[in-house]
Amino acid sequence: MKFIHTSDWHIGRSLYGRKRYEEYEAFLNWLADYITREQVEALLIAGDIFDNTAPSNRAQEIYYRFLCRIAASPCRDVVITAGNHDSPSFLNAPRELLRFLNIHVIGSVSGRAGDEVLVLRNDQDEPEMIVCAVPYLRDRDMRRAEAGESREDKERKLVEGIGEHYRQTVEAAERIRADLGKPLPLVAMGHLFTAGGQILDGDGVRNLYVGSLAPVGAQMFPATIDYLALGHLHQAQRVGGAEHRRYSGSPLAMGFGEAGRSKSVYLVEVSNGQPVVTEIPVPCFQLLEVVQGDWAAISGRLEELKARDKSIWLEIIYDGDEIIGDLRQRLDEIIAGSKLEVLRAKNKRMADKILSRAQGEENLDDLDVNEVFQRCLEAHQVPPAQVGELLMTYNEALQSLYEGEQQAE
Ligand SMILES: [Mn+2]
Repeated sequence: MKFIHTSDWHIGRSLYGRKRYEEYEAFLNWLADYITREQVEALLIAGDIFDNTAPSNRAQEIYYRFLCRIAASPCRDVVITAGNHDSPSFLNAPRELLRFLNIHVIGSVSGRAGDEVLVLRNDQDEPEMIVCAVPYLRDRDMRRAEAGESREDKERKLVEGIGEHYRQTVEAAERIRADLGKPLPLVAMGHLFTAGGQILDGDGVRNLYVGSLAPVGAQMFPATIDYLALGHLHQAQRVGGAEHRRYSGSPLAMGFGEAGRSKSVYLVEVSNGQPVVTEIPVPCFQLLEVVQGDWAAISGRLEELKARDKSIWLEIIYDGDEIIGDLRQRLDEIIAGSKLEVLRAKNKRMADKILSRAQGEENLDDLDVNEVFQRCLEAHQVPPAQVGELLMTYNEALQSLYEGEQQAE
């Protein structure tokens, strides 16, 4: 049995206002070609299918067109679980229809552990693999909050709830496996942050929970899981060094922090023994580069890149001593008529000089939501002692905004 483990597609994502639909189409075409050529039998997507809870029509079209192609390929089953960026109800809406194509969607937990357990069957309709398709477990799915609880109590309860959910789901899977009377491989999925996980600055991983919640310890996953297919972290990695517990990482670079890094999906072959994992590199469909330095370094590098005659998206960070007030204009002159595009130009020197006031070259597009709040705290000269509490409250507000849509239903 051969399957692909991938996650964190974030279809619909843009980079500093630049839409990336062509990249998504290219990636999904590549993936469908690969699956067809290598006769891959199942595809597991461990969350963050879309970048936001209300994907654009174009993002949806890309998703459904891909699913149609896969339904007509040798791949028998697709398992899709929701991540923290997805709307569970949006993913779930077409699930009855998609089930006819052997596309299994688990957008949210139902409360019955067995509901997330899928038995995948081969062409002879014999059971071949069991999948515990656990979606991102939201705070309110897990926790029975009580009045007067400390933050530490809440966090501890959440982590315990997640562990308990995995234990019950895997137990349900083991019962099904025992009933079937075959030593079927057991695969579990998840979308969470495990202890020791690696993130990079600028790789777009959004905090899962408010506060300083200790990530979930890897030891809470039941040992009977033959392969653990995780999503959420955007760098491909093993969990605690284990060969059969992995994050596939995002297939596209999510931000300039990942410029030049190789991206991949995993091909996993399971039989009765240990799963064999092969990292399959995803071609780079859009070059990204960060160019940092003084003006001589930046202009020199841009001339080199221009000569390559390739489409390259750039982040420019000017940190020279000389004060340059017209950085954008100078950059535009150099790249005029080339295939280079400057998506972001940061004038560090200028920003330092004028203490990050709005008169700088900095504008809202250059900042993420946390940076905007930081600027706000600085502008109001909030005493350091109050910063921690304000950040926490701000994060709570953000979290309920991200997940608020579900509450409204
Ligand atoms: Mn993600």
